[in-house]
Amino acid sequence: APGHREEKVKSLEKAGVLNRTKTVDRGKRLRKNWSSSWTVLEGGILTFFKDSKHSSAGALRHPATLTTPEHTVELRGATVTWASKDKSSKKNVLELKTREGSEFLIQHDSEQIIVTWQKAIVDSIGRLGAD
Ligand code: I3S
Repeated sequence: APGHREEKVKSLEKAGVLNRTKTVDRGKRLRKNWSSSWTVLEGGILTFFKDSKHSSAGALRHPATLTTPEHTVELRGATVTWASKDKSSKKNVLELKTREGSEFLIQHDSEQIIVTWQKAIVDSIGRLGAD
């Protein structure tokens, strides 16, 4: 039904290619390993796919056809801030901290693109609430 289709389109908040690395896994510090990743923000979940090979306009319309996610991040109770200089020498780096105590750095060379992601993630967290 058209109504159902509209709901699906709305739930996909953002998708694109970002550089990312996980730095902490539930409190345990990890060695940084940056990689480029097809990234999808949908329904309060941020999903990083293994690589960006499968990114395409078609994939945007068919998220289920993408490869297995490498990380699925539940945004409820998460925080996103601009990373301090000691976290990375890269520019335009966001730090995402999850409620379970994991941390990710997210980066794009384009300030405009990263700002758009920052707003989308903040909005998504805001819609979910803290509890
Ligand atoms: O915080 P660090 O250790 O300076 O992070 C760098 C390392 O992860 C490095 O890998 P090796 O540990 O294999 O040298 C990466 O290549 C760098 O990109 C990391 O630093 P930046 O500042 O780019 O996040």
